[in-house]
Order: sequence, then structure tokens, then C-alpha cells
Amino acid sequence: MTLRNNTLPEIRRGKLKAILKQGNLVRVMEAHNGLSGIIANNLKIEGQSDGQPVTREFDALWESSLTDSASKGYPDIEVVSFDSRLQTISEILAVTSKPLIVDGDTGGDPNNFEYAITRLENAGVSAVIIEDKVFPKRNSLEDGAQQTLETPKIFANKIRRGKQIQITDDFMIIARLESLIAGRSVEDALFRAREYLLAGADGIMIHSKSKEPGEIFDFAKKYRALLKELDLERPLVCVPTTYNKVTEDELAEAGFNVAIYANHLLRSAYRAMMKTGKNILIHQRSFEADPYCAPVRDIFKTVGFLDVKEKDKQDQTNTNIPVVIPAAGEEIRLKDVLNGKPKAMLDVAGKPLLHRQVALLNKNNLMDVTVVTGYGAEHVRAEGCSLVENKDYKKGTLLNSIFAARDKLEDGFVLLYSDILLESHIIAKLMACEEDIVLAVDDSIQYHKNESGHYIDFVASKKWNLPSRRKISFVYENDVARIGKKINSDNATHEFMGLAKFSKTGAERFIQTYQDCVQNYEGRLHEADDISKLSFTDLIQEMIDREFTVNFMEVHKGWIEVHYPEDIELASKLFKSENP
Ligand code: SPV
Ligand code: MG
Repeated sequence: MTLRNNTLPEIRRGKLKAILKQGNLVRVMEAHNGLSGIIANNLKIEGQSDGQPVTREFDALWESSLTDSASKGYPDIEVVSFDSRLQTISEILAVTSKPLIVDGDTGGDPNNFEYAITRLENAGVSAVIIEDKVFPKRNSLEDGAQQTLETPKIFANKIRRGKQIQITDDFMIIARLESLIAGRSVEDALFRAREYLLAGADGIMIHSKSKEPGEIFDFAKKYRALLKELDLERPLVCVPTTYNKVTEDELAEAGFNVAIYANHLLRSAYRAMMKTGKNILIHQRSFEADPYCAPVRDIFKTVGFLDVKEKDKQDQTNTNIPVVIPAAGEEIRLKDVLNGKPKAMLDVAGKPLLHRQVALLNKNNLMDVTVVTGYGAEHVRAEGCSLVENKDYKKGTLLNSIFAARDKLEDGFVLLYSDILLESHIIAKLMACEEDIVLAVDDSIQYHKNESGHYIDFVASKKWNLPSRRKISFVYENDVARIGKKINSDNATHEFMGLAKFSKTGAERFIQTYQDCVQNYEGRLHEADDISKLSFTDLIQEMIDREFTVNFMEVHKGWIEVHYPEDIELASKLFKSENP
């Protein structure tokens, strides 16, 4: 079900009258279920006519008794109950916004008809067309089928009762003349038209199964004269199924206001279904049937599945995405300052570094935070966070700590190293990225390329990255080519900050690649001497080498990391001035 065409009954109901007022021929397409309803509602062609741009679409929908019954596997003989018809009508109304005209068959007896009117008007249907035959009618198009016409007075009374029961002025009851179908004359039809108009009919439909439009053109001419005589304006409807060479312009010229393409979507679907089925039986596979089948994605698009996918993706990126902070390692360089505590609990201007990180994440609606502890685990306190311990933190790398929080990774996650502090907008910007893996990287690398490189994670962009005064950088265009501490720093364009976001797909591939490496590799891989020492950046490089696109989001300063005592001093200074 697509939500794109959502509307309300009171908004839709009056639309048919409004379109009729515009004076052009109203083009109506049949629908027999939700899918055909969406097609009839949304189909639009654009092109040129006489050098002018034109768009063309259907103005309204026809809920046909023939195609509704046939879709359910029944003949069109009023054997499908009104409730079952109403089910189809509701299906169509739920996914469309254009006016709906319902084929009311004979309308049943006047009491039945009153209930039908009430329910149709209530649902937002714009018009019902009832035919002047005796219940249970037979479809009009089959030669030789029994066609019993109703007595005009009885039928006129049914219309009168219907008009009295409807509540709004928007709803239309249109009388359908079956004289020509039953082999009677144009004069018989005209006589009936007069009766029905006088009973209050909002319009007339003249039906014919002739291959030529002569008889309905004749009727149209005389109908105009009748309207003039009665001093009425009432639209004239036709169903050009058999006389299908006649153009819309010719129908309008002849005085018709509405043309209904009454069964064409079902008939074309039927032919394609038959061809498809036969081809599969002949070839014993479906390849040859493919030309008759729409791509599955077209159907997904039509029924709104792609919209759902997009919204899921947005939800995933914006709320409840878990954050994993690997904080298990021991920081040798800060041994004297830490006194057995992990770096995450280091005091920065009166608050542990980890608490500053959590506050920042929470500010960006990231409430599901998991901290992976190891060294000094007993010292870690973080309100509202889950703690997971990596007891083997001495053996592996930060990657092992990430995987200690394995069940937080699967649906996508944010990775934040435990030793960085950053401005809030960087997180917000990262959350808005839709790519599968996005690494936050700093482009001020030119200032410290030559610093001791043993803990800078260099990143080399696939695109040549010229430092320039002004630029715009789109994440989807920014592909990482190489990442690691040991890549040639001359080629490095950025520095990985220790912040990354993984979509569900990105996380799935990250986990798969890790499992494959651990299970099937031995010895060196990228910068790891041994598979047990595989680092986060090694795994990312491996994914890139396996042709998975890893994007980067460019940041220019706005963050710090803590490795040395002087970093703590700087951090404390910066955060003191933030909170005087
Ligand atoms: C229908 O579409 O069900 C109609 C039109 O009533 S016809 O089948 O031509 O009678
Ligand atoms: Mg019908």
C-alpha cells in the first residue's frame, strides 16, 4: 500500500463534480484492486503535441463489476455480494486520490440501493452508475446473453429513493441506459433518459456494444436536445470498449462528458499472465517469460515498498542506532597519570572523558551506548550505558573489543574511539549520512603529516584531494582508497578520527569480512603481522580491497584526541573555557 495518495473521503467525493465543471472530456480508467488502482491513479505520460508540452493522465477511476467479479473468478451476473464489492472499493480508495465512480449494477431493490448509497457516499466515492436492467443482470458485452430491461417507472423510483437518501451534494447517481444492449431503439433510450432525469439522475450513461459509434452519436445529439427541453445540464457518459477506434476528441465533439475505459487493465494483465504461464510450461524455466513480467522492483516502487525502505533507513540512521566505544586498551604513555584507571575515566576539566562523550552522544539522540571495558574495568562508571568486558584485551586489538559488543553491531552502529572529544555538530553531520560505511576524517593532515606516524590512521582518498581555500565535499563522492598507519603519508589526504557510522548493510559486510578473515587467513594481512593482530583499519582496508565502498565525511578540526599528558592539559583547558 502506498501512502503517497492518501486523502480523506470528504476531500475526494466532490472532485468528480469539480472536474466535470471544467468542461473537458473526463477520462476514466478501470481498477479492480489496489495495484490497478494505483496504476490508474498515478500513470502519467509527458510529451509534445503541436510543439507544446503536454502531460496526460486519467481523471478518475471506474470500479467495474466485470473486472471486480472476474478478478475474484466470477462471472459478471451480480453474484459477487455488495460487501465483497465494497472490499475492493475500499482497497482502491485506500491507495488512490482521484475520484472513484462505482459500477452499481442494477442497484438491487430500492431498499438495497439506499444502503449502498449510504455506504458509498460515506466511503468517499464520487458517483454510482446503475443500469436499468432487472436483478440479477447479465454483463452487457456478450452476444446472445439474456438482457431484461426494467420498467422505466420502477427504475426511476429507485433513482428517486437514492437521491433522497444521499447526504452531500457532492455525490452523483448516474442512470445507465441498456436499451441499445437489449436491442431496443435510440428512441427507447431517450424515453428512459427523460424519466430518469426527471427522477433526479445526475447524469446519463448510454451503453452500446456496437463496433461503430453511430448509434451513441445519434443518441448524444438527441440527448442534448432533451436537456435543452428540460432546461437541465447533466453529463453524458460512454464506455467505448467495442467502438474503440473513436477518439476522445470525437467523443467530446459529439457531446460526451465522460469516457470510461472499463476493463482494459484487467484484460491486458490477463493476456500477460497467460503468456507468462505458457512460456514457463513450454521452456520449463522462466527466462523466456521475462519480457511479459515487470521487474519486481517496479512493483515494489508502485506499492510503496521503496518508500518504506527509505524511511527505515532514515529511522535507522537517526534514532536508536547503537554506539560502541571500545575502551579496553591500556595507554602506556599515560601510565603515570592514570593510576590503574582506563583512559576513558581520565578527568577532563572535572569530568571523566567518557562522561563527556556520553553527554555528547545523548545530545544527538544516541542513547544506546555500549562501552567495552578491559584494562581497569572495575573503574568504569557510565550512567545509562551498557558495559561489556573484553577480558582478553591484552591479546588482540581494538577490533576485538568492537566484536566483544557483537550483538550491538548487526543492525548498524556508530563507532567512537574512547580517547577523542569532538564538537557536537560533527556527530549530527555523521548521523545525516546515508552511505553504508562512513568514516569521519580530518582534512588538516597537512599540518601534522610528518609527526611520528605510529598512531595516526592515515586515509588516502580515491579522488585526488587538493587542499584548497574553498570547496564542497559530498560524502557519496568521497571514497576511501587506502587506510592505515603505515601507508605512505605523502599520499594521505586525511586522518581517521576514530568515529564511524555503519548502516545495517555496512555492518553485515563488516562482520562477514571479519569472520572470513579470522576463519580463513593466517599470517600477515595488511598492516597486521598476524591475523590475531588485525586492526579496525586493516579490516576496513580488506573490505575496500573486496570492492566494498567505504566513504568518508570530511571534517576540518573541531576535535582532539588524548594520547600524551599534554593532550590532557589541552583538553582540560578547552573544556574549562567551555564551562566557565
Ligand atoms: C463493467 O465494466 O462492469 C461494465 C461495463 O458494466 S460493461 O462490461 O461494458 O457492461
Ligand atoms: Mg458492470
